[in-house]
Amino acid sequence: MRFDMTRIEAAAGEVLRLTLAHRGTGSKEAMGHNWVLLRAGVDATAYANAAVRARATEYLPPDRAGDVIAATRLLGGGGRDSIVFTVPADLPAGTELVYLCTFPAHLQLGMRGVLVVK
Ligand SMILES: [Cu+2]
Repeated sequence: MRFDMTRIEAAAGEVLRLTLAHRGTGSKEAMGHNWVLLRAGVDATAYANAAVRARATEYLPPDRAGDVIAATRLLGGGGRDSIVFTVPADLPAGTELVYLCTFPAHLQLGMRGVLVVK
């Protein structure tokens, strides 16, 4: 119940390509994983708590879309998804952006990391 990368360093304005690979075997419904990067200052626990109620939208609450910089699809075992996104250009060096899996309870179990602006 971990991302293999728990820290990513990138420059403000940098374009990143990220691939999430679900190396487990559980179904998307029972043991789904995603990767969701939150905007600076968004409380990850509060976001995850809202996400629990957003099963119909793969645990991405539509009313909090503005809190998200980038997100993969929700994956089941063996799945993978690649996304391309831009680190916001206006962030000062040292800013830490939290990323997490929004499947229920996975944040609390350790599925999180930080993207640090260098
Ligand atoms: Cu997960």
